[in-house]
Amino acid sequence: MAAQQRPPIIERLVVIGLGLIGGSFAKGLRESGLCREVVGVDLDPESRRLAVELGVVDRCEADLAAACQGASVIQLAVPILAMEKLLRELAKLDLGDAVLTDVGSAKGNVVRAARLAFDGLPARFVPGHPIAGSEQSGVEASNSELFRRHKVILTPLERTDAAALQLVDTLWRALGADVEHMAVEHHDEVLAATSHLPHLLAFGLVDSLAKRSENLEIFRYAAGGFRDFTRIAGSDPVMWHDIFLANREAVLRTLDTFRSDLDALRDAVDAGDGHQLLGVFTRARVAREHFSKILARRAYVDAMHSNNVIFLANPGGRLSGRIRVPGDKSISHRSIMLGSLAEGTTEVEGFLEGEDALATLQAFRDMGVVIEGPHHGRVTIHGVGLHGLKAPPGPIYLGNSGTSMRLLSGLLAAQSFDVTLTGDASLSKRPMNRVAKPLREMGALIDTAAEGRPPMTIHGGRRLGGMTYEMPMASAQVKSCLLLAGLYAAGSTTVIEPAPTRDHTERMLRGFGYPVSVQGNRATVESGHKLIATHIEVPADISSAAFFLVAGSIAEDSELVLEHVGVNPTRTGVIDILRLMGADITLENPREVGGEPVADLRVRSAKLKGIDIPEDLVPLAIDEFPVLFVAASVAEGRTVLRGAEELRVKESDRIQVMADGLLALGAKVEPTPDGIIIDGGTLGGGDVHSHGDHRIAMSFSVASLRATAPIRIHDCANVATSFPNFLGLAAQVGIRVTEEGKS
Ligand code: SPQ
Repeated sequence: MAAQQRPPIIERLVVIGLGLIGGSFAKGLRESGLCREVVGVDLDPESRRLAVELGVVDRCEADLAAACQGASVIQLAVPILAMEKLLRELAKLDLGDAVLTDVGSAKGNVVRAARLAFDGLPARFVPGHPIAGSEQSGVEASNSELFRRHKVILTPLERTDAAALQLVDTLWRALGADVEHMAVEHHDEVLAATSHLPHLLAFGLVDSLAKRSENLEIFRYAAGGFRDFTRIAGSDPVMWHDIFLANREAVLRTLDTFRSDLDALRDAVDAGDGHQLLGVFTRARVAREHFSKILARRAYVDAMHSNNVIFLANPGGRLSGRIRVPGDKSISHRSIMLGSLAEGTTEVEGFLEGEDALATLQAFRDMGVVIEGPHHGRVTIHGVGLHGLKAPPGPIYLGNSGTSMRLLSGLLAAQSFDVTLTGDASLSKRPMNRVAKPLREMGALIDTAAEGRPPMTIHGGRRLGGMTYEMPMASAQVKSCLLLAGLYAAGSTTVIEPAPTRDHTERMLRGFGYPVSVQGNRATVESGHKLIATHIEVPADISSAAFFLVAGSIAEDSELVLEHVGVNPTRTGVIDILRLMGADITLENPREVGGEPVADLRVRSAKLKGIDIPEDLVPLAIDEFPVLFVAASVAEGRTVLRGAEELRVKESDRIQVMADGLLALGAKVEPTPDGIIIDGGTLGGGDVHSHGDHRIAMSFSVASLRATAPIRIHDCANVATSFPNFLGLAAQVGIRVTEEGKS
């Protein structure tokens, strides 16, 4: 397909070397119309003839000087080891203002050669490297689409002329390439690891097997794995010979590192160390998946940086059906933490495969714990004991997850190694002094960024002492953080809470055989005990079920059953508040699963009325307020919330962000410093912003059930942090919300 014609921005493009890359560059730009003339140069007369015949260039020259006369841009697309000679020849010519650029796969040697040839690097030289290719070669394979959606790395130097860089950047972008700029050394290191090393291994493996006397046997039985792994050994040997010589130093560095890793694997096989092997293989598999997602441009844990995902929620709808929402986020986090610190193998079922819980899982893998899965909610954790964690290879990235950061800070405060905990833009704004301060009182050494924000660096080798801490706010994360630190602190650690908060940590510690004493609002642990692996069944998350409890209540003629929901009394504030508002919710089939109460929840449409929300229910429904505000905005009368200033320091300022969105939909809302006043009425449609907060995005999806026009909800990628299949389940029960641009 010919590129869209545009007005010329340069007079003459000269491409030296009409192979696949040079030919494709020439052809694509010729079709784009950006160059008034495209001239080709090649030593081979047949290539020159074909280049004109196939429309790759306007004309060809055998003579370099003739071709370069009046050139605006000269692209050097010859094999990398021929670059040096070509640059020497070019240096003898009068190139005027021409911009020089190249396509060599290693940049250090090209830059060195240019510096020598020109006696100092020309300012209008822009080194480049398109990461694209094909099994075909030669000018006849020229393809103007070859670079579309492929990376092109430009490696400008300090002296590089900004206008020249901009021009080369523009030309590659016109071919549909994703252009990135990088330092020369960085480029060569990255390419040595990601491209050159794998080619060396593929060539080396095939050659090694082919040399053996039984080679026919080996190749006859070679399965798909061998074919996949060695596909690239079919690449052009001369080109690769050139690349290894050109990028010698960087290749040697990466090869040496790999050799020592390979030796470690050999030792593990020799020693029958299955644990080590499983560790390497599970980590590799996860890394591979992560990498595939990056290639497919899908979010992994860093959803905040992904494109603006917009939910389009169409008005109205009646709800029906039975669904099971995903596993409880708080319990999923804790299952990984305690399972990792336990002795023996813990099996988890119903694990939430959302990005937050996966961030915790990855953190423990980074600290040497072998974790299999998750696969359909099943996770197998090979615990390392309370003192078995290892220093992670670098900072631990926790994405959007406040729970991960706060709980981890407690249990990391007493390890022997230093760790830095980082997160995405939202997590980087959340207050960490609430955990850093009491941990320091226990003897921890912790650095934070200004005002106690992440990143947190937790120094190892500290001896912690137990203490009694009266929490200034009702926070399960602070309580859990200190109890986890208490597992390592001399003596006993007691946390006193001003109001009841979720007690999953206390329950699960007991499930792992660790004694916890709870007396009224005091929870105490003592060090010196151990955690014994167990089986954990994670119930469905009441915080996720809450969206459907409100949806089923406010939609007309609706009845919905939510199966197997965790109804721990420290989490059921949402049911109590909705019932006070007149909701029809019943608990069926109550049972206990692994120390946590569970029930099926039936919700039917009801006429809701506004209420003064009792303050003692606030910590018991802390995550459900965004959707409760939606319920209040369509209820009859006024709803008042007080004592909920904690909502301002969640993934977003949930009071302000919900107030802004509801106001945009025409609701009567007044935010207050510690809550909100909502006068129920009707909701219109419009654009609202979730500010990357999963619970805000899902709440406005529910609001559509009573809206009179469509609601467009911006910035919804983070729904995947807590509720990966929200849109699927919403559609299944009758909420008309989809991702914009997808059916
Ligand atoms: O993990 P994160 O980002 O803090 O998640 C939230 C949520 O809405 O999913 C809070 F924004 O849940 C917290 C909850 O608000 C999870 C949690 C826990 O698992 O211990 C406790 C609560 O936080 P806090 O600050 O009240 O202790």
